[in-house]
Amino acid sequence: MPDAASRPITFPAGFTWGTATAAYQIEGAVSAEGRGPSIWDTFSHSAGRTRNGDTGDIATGHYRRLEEDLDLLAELGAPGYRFSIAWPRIQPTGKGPVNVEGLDFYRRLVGGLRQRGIAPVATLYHWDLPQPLEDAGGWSERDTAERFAEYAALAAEALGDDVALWITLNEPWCSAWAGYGEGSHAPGDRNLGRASAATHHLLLAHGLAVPAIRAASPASAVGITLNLTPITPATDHPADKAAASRADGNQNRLFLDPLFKGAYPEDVLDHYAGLSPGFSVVRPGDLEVIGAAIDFLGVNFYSPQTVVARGRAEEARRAGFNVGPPRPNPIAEDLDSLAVLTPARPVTQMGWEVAPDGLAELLVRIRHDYSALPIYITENGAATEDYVDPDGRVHDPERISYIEAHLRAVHRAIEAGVDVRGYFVWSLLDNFEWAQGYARRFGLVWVDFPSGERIRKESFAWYQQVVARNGL
Ligand code: IFM
Repeated sequence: MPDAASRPITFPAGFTWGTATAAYQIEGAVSAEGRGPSIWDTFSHSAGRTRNGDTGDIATGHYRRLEEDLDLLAELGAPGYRFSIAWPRIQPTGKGPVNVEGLDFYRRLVGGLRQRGIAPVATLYHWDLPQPLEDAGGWSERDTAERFAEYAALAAEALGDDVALWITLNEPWCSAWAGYGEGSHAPGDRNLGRASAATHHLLLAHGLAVPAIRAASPASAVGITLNLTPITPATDHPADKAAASRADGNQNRLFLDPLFKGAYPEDVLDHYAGLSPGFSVVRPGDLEVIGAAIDFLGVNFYSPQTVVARGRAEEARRAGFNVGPPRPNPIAEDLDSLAVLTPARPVTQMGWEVAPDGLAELLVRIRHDYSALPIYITENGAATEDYVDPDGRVHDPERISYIEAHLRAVHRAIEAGVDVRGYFVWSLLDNFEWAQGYARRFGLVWVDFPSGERIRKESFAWYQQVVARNGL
């Protein structure tokens, strides 16, 4: 009898397998065919913002290698592919008429996927805000939400009927809190008042975009992708429990509650009360807009979190947790929470714990506390220490075992009654990992930077088999 970690499992018929990418991380060609600058161009070109000063100027060269990458996807055999549309290619300044040449790239992408029998899953915003909109205040200004809805309508009018799933935003937590609070992402501000206002305007942008997409393309399925994670206290101490609850409020409930319960969580509003502009930007009627009915929820999951109150690092060490050196972090300092590592757990190249049970737990919580909507795992994967062997091959057993363990967790959640409809590996290609530049590799396909040569990793062939068998 095979044990639980190796028994064969089959996913429901019609389960959508896929891989995921994002425009700025793979496309390159940042000035081609009328594309305007985005906040990530500005940020990555600012000294000290990214590892080694890496930028997305060339990235994987996907913009020029579109046909080759479409053929790679066909070879992989997965029935879905998630990509993002670069807003500054469609509207170079963030407003006004469509830049037809930029749009044509996505017409070719979507058409090329359809020709190969692959369902396109399009994300409208994966962090590349047109720079002129940031110059006018960015996501801490309400106007950006209105502009986003216009852009969403233009994209849906042009591509709507061929796109299987529309995702309005990818990980609005990162746009708001990494971008405006922590400063680790573009535009690089460290201002919790702006981060709070950005949270609201991102959610408002999503809520305004949902009907705009449906008006342009009535048969569209529309959803949003959140980066969610279980956050647990390292000990039973009340201070650690309170820290975990605050961190959960910021990371999970701040997004799930307005989307599915029609209100921001009171404890979180209380915590951020007094910030300027903060949540004072919320206007009557906004929560109804944000709660617009959607067709699915996208979930990105990599790792759970364990925390203690910041003054309890010593106690956490004594309880056996690994506590790194203190690093300045305005969000965690404000939340009085400190992330610690559970010693027995392996970590990926990102330093993120591998704990797949966290994914099953998260999915069951969403089903139980928030919604029975279909869920797609729109990202999951691992950065590992890959290298090209002298024989020219890339063996990546840690990535394979990471993905396998997480697929088993997804399957457990399905057995527990969660309606999971699909799973997208992050990522098809090694790519520009934001502030980490090219030093972190998540791909099923190795990319030689900057020549752009692609080498299928062992995980590529392994995932082909998973897709073909619809299981493990
Ligand atoms: O590369 C990112 C992606 O853009 C968003 N989700 C997390 C990935 C890994 O950090």
